[in-house]
Amino acid sequence: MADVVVYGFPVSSYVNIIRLILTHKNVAFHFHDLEPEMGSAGHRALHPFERVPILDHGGFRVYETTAIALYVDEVFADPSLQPAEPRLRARMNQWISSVNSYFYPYLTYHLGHERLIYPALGIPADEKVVAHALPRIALALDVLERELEHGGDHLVGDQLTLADFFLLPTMTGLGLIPEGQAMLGSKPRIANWRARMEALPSAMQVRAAVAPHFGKPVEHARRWVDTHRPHY
Ligand SMILES: N[C@@H](CCC(=O)N[C@@H](CS)C(=O)NCC(=O)O)C(=O)O
Repeated sequence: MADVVVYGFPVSSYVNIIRLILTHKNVAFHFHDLEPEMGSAGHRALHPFERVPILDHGGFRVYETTAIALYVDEVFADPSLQPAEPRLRARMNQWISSVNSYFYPYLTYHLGHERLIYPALGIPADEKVVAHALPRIALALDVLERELEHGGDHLVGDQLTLADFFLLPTMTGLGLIPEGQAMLGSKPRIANWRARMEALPSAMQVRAAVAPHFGKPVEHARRWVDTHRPHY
């Protein structure tokens, strides 16, 4: 058994944030595909809210992506993915919170589920959910484009931080959806940022592991129609 285990299902954006960070830090880990066990008693023993990812480091278990990312960055020091300067660290945390609050819910939970996850299961998209998400995604992309205009190569100036890895899987997912491609077409700075991020060896390694799962049914997501889907 590896010293570090990441539990999750392969196409999960949050799981892939952690895979990216560990890979970038050259930390060897075992990926435990939890898909067949999602929602089981075994899953609840790992995560009482039945989400992923969960990290196990030598018997120490922690869930919630932000907690895992900060732990990994502190325990596996090189390269550090947090700025030393407090104001820059505040910016990084502002971005992480923005991904959690304003990007992931609309790009992934709304649009991604309706356009990618449900169709792969033969479940028709709910266009009301899509219509609710699109203006909110447009706003998020406008903010991102504007911030990149004033900064450097990354979300926090020129330093690659945890924030870039938080955003990447959500943006990769958006790029798989026609509406997303159309919106991204008018955002050159986001395109440059994505190209830089996707060219990182760590990003290429994780993408190679995840890409075969794109478009495949995520079986446990059938339940989301009743448990997760918003009603507008
Ligand atoms: N607040 C959690 C959110 C994690 C989350 O929502 N993960 C999704 C996958 S990206 C999940 O577990 N979905 C499974 C489900 O809801 O059944 C975190 O930061 O880790």
